[in-house]
Amino acid sequence: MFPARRLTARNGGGVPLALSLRALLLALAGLGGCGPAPTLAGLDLDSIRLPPGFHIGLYAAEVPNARSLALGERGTLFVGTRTDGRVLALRDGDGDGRAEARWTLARDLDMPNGVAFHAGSLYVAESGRVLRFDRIEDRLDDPPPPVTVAELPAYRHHGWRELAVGPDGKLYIAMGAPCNVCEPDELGSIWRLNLDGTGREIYARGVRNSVGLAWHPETRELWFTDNGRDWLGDDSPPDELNRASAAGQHFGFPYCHGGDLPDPELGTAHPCGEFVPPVQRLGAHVASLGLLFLTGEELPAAYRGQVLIAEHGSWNRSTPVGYRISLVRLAGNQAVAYEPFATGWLNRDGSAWGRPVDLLQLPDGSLLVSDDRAEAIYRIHYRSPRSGTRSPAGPAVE
Ligand SMILES: [Ca+2]
Ligand SMILES: [Ca+2]
Repeated sequence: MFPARRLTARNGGGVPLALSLRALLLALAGLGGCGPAPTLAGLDLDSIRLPPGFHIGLYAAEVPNARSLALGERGTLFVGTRTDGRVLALRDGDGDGRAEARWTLARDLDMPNGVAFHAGSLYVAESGRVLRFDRIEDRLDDPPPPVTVAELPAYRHHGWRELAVGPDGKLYIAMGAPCNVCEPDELGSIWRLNLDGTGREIYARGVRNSVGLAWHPETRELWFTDNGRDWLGDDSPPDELNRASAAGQHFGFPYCHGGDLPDPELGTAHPCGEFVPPVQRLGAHVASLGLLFLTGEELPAAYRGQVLIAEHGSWNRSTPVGYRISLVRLAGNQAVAYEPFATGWLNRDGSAWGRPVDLLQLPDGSLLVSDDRAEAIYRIHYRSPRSGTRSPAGPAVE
């Protein structure tokens, strides 16, 4: 039912034998190590703008419909998809920042957007169930049939799932509202389940469609993005970055948007004061998806503890916005700035060649970004402009 197919055969030395022409061109373009990022038509990494010291490269190309990312304890990157129906595994075994091996772990699933790794197992959220693949990193070549952990209501509208395992060792699943705006009963919420699927509870209510869950590295509170409703104009309502300080809070949907905007149809039922406002109002229609708290000594202090958000990009705004990675700077639990971090996927004519979806930080401090339009996974790393590796024997950098 879930046949595995290994896409890249390898010989004993770990050299890929079966690369597509495009992947081969990308590999050749990357030879030499210190040259510019590989550039092919449609993957113009030179056009991506980043803060000083940050660099972007291609971790993997031809990753169809790449959506959510999760990292195994041995360095395997798991990739969920939405329209493609496959779950992939990638590995950069030689540590050069590019994945040279890949596996298809499952196919023909129903929007397997959510992936999470915990205690050796890969959890995958389809629209209608949560699956678990045990000891997966031992069995990439021959993945086990999955165990069904939980059944979920399956539906199309906002029916792809964000999935994560929290610091409490429980599964968190974002259950999008099956509508643009409606009173969605038990949906429009974030559910929490035990790892075996028992003990289901609604952890957070009033969440229209979250596709990004993360826990603050110090407070261990859940933070999440939420996509605002459509058809209230180009600049309204905002998307949201939210913080759940406890179980059982209500974040406003469908009655109140952005913390202070009553819904024109449903807002009279419950005033905004009843709900938890967002930490940061994000751009209207930017489609805020994956979020990531930056940690680690490899990054400059100005970035540690701050939040990156993948903005997938607008589909119903007269002038497109988003198609970037934004940075929310925090002072404690307060947002003090909302600014661009990585831009360049949006062309001047309003078309976009890429759409960032999810973010993940590797143990070496570098960042992975999935893109379901360019069908790629990027790696962003930081190298101090003063480290000397870019200008040996050059003039002092002031
Ligand atoms: Ca590699
Ligand atoms: Ca809200």
